[in-house]
Amino acid sequence: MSTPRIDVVSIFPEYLAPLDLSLVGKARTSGLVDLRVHDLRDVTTDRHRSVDDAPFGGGAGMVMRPDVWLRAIEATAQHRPDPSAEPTTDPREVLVLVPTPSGVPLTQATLADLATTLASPDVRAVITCGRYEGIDARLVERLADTPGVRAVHELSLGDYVLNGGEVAALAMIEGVVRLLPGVLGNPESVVEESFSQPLLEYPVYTRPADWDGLEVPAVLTSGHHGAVQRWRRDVALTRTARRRPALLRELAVADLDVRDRAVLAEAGVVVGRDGRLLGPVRVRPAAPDDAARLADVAAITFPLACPDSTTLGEVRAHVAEHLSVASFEAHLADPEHLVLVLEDHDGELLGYALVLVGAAQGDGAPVGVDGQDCLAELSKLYLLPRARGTGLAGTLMDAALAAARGRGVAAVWLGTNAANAAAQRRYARHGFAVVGTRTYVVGGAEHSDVVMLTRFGPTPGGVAD
Ligand code: JD8
Repeated sequence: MSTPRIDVVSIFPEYLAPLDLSLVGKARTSGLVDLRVHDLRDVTTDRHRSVDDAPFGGGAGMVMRPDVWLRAIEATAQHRPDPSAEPTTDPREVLVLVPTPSGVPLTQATLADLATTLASPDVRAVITCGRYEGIDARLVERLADTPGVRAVHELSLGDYVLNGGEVAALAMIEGVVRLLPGVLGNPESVVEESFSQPLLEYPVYTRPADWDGLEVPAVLTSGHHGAVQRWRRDVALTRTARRRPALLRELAVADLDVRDRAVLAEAGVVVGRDGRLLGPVRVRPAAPDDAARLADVAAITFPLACPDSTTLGEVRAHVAEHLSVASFEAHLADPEHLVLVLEDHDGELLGYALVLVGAAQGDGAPVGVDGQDCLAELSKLYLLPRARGTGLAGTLMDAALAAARGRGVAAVWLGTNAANAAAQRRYARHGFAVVGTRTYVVGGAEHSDVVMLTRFGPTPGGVAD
């Protein structure tokens, strides 16, 4: 059974000295991994031992030569840790790992795949640590059709620029070696680690239980194993929602129990109608460059809210006239038009609301309600289908009403299709009551709306607006 083997080539081999330490160092001395570090200059043939040259196309810095690198990679096959030993050739195919800022992001899944591959008897890895401006791109091209090369992976440690590939090599090697058979005392611990499931680590504590007035969370000294497990999961869920919401997308919603969903909801994360997690969401005033995305959301959501009797032509006419990019640019340019957007953690628009203040209100404003100028119209409130049924409409409504209230209006009214009882029930839950009717025209076709109104109570400090 061959030992998993990783060769690292660099012009700064001493940079890899930390691999003699700690867990990796022990794995090496106990023969659980065969790690070899090589100096790229050892395969140079000129007296300057040069490994780089000026970049074609100009620009700063130097580029590493492909020919020297290919020689170095191929030389690893004949490498003898003990030069006095018989010349041998390692028959295994080579997986070439090229750290580069333009590589595929390195993840726990990448490391797990590498560990599985290297634990198999027929593949070994070579990591090429570049420096300067990088390695001539033809090396990767040539390696792709070089016999004995299983694959070439260009990998990045992260979206920041380092001066060379050595740091990435250290991370790859530590990350892979700890997953190799026999290296970790308790392989179980790997299972519950971060990124083996898409949640961040829970916080850890040790003695003293009270450190300078800072106490360890009581549940951790309760001896109640189940409560400890629950607490750790709650904190991991909340931390992940706050710090790395994108990770939640990998969570299997089916695996979330009621408590999980409650903890996530607390952090603004809900299960969308498409079964995928949404959020943390936020509601913010729309910005001028939101016009196009608002028009996209409007073109999707308005037709879905129209009565079945509405023809496609009428809908198209209405969208073209009232929900175009230009329409939203006009709304966004008018200080009497409050446009709010509901967006997901990654900035994707999930919905929007439009509140018309003062004279901007449309037809059908209820008359005789404390006079026109302290009214506002909730003209539009729409959510994309996958955000509906999640409670986010309420989040957007609350924000829209708060925005109107912030403009000193005493009451907000809206018009909604008389036949849409579900919508009227939803508005009623936000304090709206039917006060009248109006005719609403969509693409020339008249529709009957009910007009609903909600009145703000006296603001704290006692005076009505
Ligand atoms: C390999 C040369 C330096 C990079 C000009 C600065 C990985 N996440 C990462 N950030 N940076 C690297 C990395 C940087 C490297 C080399 C990896 C070889 N450099 C270059 C391009 C701009 N200098 C990396 N993995």
